[in-house]
Amino acid sequence: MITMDTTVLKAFGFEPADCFAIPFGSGLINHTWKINHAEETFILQCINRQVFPNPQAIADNINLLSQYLKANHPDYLFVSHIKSNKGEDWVLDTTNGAYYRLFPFIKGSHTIDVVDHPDEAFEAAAQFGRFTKLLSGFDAGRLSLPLPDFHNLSLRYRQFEMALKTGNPVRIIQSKDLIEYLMAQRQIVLQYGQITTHPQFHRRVTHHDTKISNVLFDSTSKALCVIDLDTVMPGYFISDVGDMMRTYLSPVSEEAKDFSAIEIRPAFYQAIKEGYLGEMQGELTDEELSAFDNAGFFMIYMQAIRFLTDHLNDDRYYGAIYEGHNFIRAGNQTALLKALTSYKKISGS
Ligand code: GN1
Ligand code: MG
Repeated sequence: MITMDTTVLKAFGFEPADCFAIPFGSGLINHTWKINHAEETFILQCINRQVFPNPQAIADNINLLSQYLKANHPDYLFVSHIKSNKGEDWVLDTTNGAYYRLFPFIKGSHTIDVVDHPDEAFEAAAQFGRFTKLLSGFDAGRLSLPLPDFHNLSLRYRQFEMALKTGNPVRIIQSKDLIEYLMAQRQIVLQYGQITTHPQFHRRVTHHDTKISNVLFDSTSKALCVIDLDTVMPGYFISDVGDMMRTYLSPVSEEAKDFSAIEIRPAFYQAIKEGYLGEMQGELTDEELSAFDNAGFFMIYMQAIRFLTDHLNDDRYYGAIYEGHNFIRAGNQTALLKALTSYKKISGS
């Protein structure tokens, strides 16, 4: 279990005895707490060092974007980290080598894990579209790469192939059907390569983790802003649109074990499209617009192979709450891929 040393709280100016901390959120990578201190509320996060070895790269990006947005779009709600007493972007706990950073808690906000209404999908998609649009004047090449090749599907496929060679042999045998199915779909990797190397496909400031829990909503279900900026890097819009399709189209999340509940909800598809393009239509090239409806395939396929790769590698990246957790997640994403394929055949979209 991840704990926090009182020196971390002190470094951020808190009196540990006056702090009330509770675990918070549903992220898979970092550990998050909500901290109540003297009538004020904060979010404290322990950054996963295995995944993010360079926390300064993330902080530099947030600082750069924050400066740009303050100067050019002062009304935009951008949640930057709060510096420590010494003015550091994050605090190192010398007892365990872990990095911590602090954010303000946005009053009256909440997150959701599953999209229940098309309006929520619209709101979230508009927020992610707006984020990239407002940063269109910012040179994305100035950003650091906290995770180089994060959404490089060819690399993800190579990692999957490597796990088939070096992974847990028992799990490889047990996963035979899923492995074969996903290998048979590898044309998706080629399509992704062709699309993203087209000269009309531009690298923009991309969030790269647009799942619904990364949007803050107010009590009237209006989206306030996007959060979880660790993976903000130059990238392609299909990453953001695709991950929204991956996480907003189905009534159940990637955690669902009953795959029969997985389906594509047309109204939610429409809502993502209207929300995102309402902001981004004028920014995207014709070539990019023509790829919009394929975005979901790339991201769902990528997540299916990432979960399966991790299962074969004994869950070393995502961890597992129960035996076979990442195998179930991979199966869930594969069922979603199949559902999207059938939907596309029927709807022609
Ligand atoms: C991870 O930590 P979290 O939940 O924000 C992952 C995403 C996956 C997601 C799947 C850095 O995001 O890429 O889509 O899990 N982030 C990283 O739920 O690997
Ligand atoms: Mg994330």
